[in-house]
Amino acid sequence: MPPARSYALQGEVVALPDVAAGRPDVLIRHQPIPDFVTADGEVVAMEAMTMPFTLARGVSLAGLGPGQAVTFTLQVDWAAAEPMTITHLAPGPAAAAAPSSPDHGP
Ligand SMILES: [Cu+2]
Repeated sequence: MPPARSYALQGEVVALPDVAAGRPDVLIRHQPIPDFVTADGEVVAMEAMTMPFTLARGVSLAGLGPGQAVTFTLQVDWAAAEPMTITHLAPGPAAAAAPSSPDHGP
C-alpha cells in the first residue's frame, strides 16, 4: 500500500451535505488529478468529476454554497478507515491562496 499523500486541488461546490436526503458528504466537482495514486500504488489520472467528499474534523463549510469555487487539500491514506478526506478547504481559486506543499496538513 502506498504511503499517505495529499493533493492540492481546485473545484466548485455542487451541493452541500443534506443528511435528511441521505447525503452526508459535500459534493464537489474537482479538477483532473493527473498524479492520483491508487491503493495499489499505481499512478492513474482521475478525470475531472463531481463526487462526494468527506471532511476532516474541523473543516468547515460555513459561508459556502453551490457554485462556490474552492481550493482544497485532499488527503489520501489508503490504510485509513476513511481513505479520502478533505483536510483543508477555502473559498476562491488557487491564485488567491497560498501555494500548497504535498504534505500540507490541517
Ligand atoms: Cu474524483
